[in-house]
Amino acid sequence: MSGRIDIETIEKIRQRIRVCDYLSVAQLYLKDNFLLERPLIPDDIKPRLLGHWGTCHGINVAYANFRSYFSDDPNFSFVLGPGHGFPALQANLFIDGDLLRVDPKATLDKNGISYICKCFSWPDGFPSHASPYTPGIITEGGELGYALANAYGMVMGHSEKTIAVLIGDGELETATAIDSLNLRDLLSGSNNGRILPILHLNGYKISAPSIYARKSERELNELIRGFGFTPITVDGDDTEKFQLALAKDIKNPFYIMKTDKGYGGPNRYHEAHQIPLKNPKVNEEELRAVEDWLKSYGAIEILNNLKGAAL
Ligand SMILES: Cc1ncc(C[n+]2csc(CCOP(=O)(O)OP(=O)(O)O)c2C)c(N)n1
Repeated sequence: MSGRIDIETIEKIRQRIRVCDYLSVAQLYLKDNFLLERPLIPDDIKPRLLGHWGTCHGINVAYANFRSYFSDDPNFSFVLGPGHGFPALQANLFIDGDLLRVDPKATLDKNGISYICKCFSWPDGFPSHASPYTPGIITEGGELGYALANAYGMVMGHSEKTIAVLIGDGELETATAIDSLNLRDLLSGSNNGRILPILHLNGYKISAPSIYARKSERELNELIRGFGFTPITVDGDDTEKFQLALAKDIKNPFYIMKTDKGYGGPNRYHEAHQIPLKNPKVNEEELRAVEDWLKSYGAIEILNNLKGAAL
């Protein structure tokens, strides 16, 4: 079950995050030239930009860290609340080969990369949110709030299972999500598996400040303790400390993962929720900014060398 905390592992996690961030941005913007084999031109950009960037980096960070730490545990699962961050979920399902198992076009090569990017938010392609077509999805991805309740249901009677559940800080404002924290009292018996909630504290709910991000650290920690969990705050972008936090032997941990909404993109916080640069098809400056943004991940060489094998 326990992960390794060595330089190679940390570097692999960081690399995976960069690749998934790249694929998230490429899905949102590109209809051609997915690996930037030539400078971007307006015709490479989708005519209608429809999707959510702001939450994607945090999803990629949580997915990579937990997946790595629990890589030896066949009974580990990751449940995602904010289904609007579908480009990130799709990127992870793609590079792990999970999508290929249900969709023969999602091959781990240039063709597969082109397929998932072009078809995201595209007529007759993939929807902008997680959907029943997505492997492992059990509720439609556009409605926030059910992730914890679903996960508690999944571990009932399955003591072998461990499930990490990513909940948005805006999502935790839904009655369903906050009340689901009470399920710990009902389902913490030895017959049932383990739930590891992760609050994605990126500060914003759409473009307004989230309530939980505006509470003091002490107030938030006390709230979490009141539900019977032990709060552990982690900086999403400090991979080493993240892995060390996962290795701590803590009863009923509740991870508070901090990231800046839209981290890595051209703007952050309230401006980053959906599409940060809205007119790259007609605005040359924005087109170059999308290109620089994509290049900043240093992911193209890694993606060019996928050659059929998952990362
Ligand atoms: C039940 C429900 N209420 C409202 C919405 C509309 N909505 C879509 S995204 C979003 C913000 C979610 O904030 P958060 O969970 O913090 O995600 P992030 O900021 O990381 O995108 C809201 C309110 C929804 N999808 N479902």
